[in-house]
Amino acid sequence: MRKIKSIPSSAITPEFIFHERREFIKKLGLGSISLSILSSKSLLALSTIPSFTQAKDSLNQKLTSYKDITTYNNYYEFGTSKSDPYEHAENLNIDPWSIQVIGAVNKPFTMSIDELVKLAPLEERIYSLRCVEGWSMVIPWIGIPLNALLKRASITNNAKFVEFISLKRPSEMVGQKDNILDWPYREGLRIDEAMHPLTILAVGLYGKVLPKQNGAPLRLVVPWKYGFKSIKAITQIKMVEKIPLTTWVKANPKEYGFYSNVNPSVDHLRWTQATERRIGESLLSPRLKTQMFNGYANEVAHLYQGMDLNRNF
Ligand SMILES: Nc1nc2c(c(=O)[nH]1)N[C@H]1C(S)=C(S)[C@@H](COP(=O)(O)O)O[C@H]1N2
Ligand SMILES: [Mo]
Repeated sequence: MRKIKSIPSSAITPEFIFHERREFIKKLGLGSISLSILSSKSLLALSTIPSFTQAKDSLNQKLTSYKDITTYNNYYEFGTSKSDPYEHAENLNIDPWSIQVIGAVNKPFTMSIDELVKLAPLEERIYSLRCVEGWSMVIPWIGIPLNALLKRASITNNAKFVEFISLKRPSEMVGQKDNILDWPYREGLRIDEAMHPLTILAVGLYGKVLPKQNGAPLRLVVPWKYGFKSIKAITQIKMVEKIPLTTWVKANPKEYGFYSNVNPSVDHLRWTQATERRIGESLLSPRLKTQMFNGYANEVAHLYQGMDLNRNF
């Protein structure tokens, strides 16, 4: 049988064409070729993402500019002002990086980012990100559904929640020299929220590999919840039986709840959640009305049927 030796870089194609080619090769009886030949470089060594399917749904809202998305950030590990992450996140060493999936699973494992992005085709998702502080952006993420990773671990029946843990590395994360939060940053979801197809692990935005200030190499995005649920720089994903104690709940349980679903009718103790300021718009332009579940009610409201969302804020 003839062997395929090398494949030119022009072979780095969108995923669907790649699959067609694989079918084609099978038909010719040439056997399958490994993805590693097609993408010889690590994702973390690239600037643009070589292959992903483009978003089908545009949200019909103007995308926030790349500049605003990457210079106006919340990432307290690098400081509390919006410009701190852009100014200091470069110091974080993200290569190599590994993600552990552990806890109540039959098959715990550790994998690299390059292995992770092969679990499912990379997809673009245009989501609105609503921060609990009352501002929002529209961001074209690239990632895979979180459920692709969790299925691979084979969750046991004991698991009820997922805990996400970032990292503590004060020599590289200058904001961790202050104890404003309990490091490492932790977040959590109920299993059904974690398995929901809208919940993704992002590795990129605007077609590029995720900038460090946005949570490289890997961050969660849960579009119907306040932004702080979307934890950056994940190193551990742990299946657990009891509701995990998350960073902001620990810091201030009166003001921040575990669920933190975007909800215009449940105000923050110190400000309204009925409206939001869209970043990039003129300061004179009117605030937008915040939507229930950040506009994703059709997709996710069923997850909370019968729950008192005033109590479970
Ligand atoms: N590890 C970590 N993740 C984090 C935060 C943080 O301080 N540390 N801030 C959260 C908050 S409050 C928001 S609004 C979003 C902001 O994401 P962005 O900077 O990519 O817009 O990240 C969330 N993820
Ligand atoms: Mo936030």
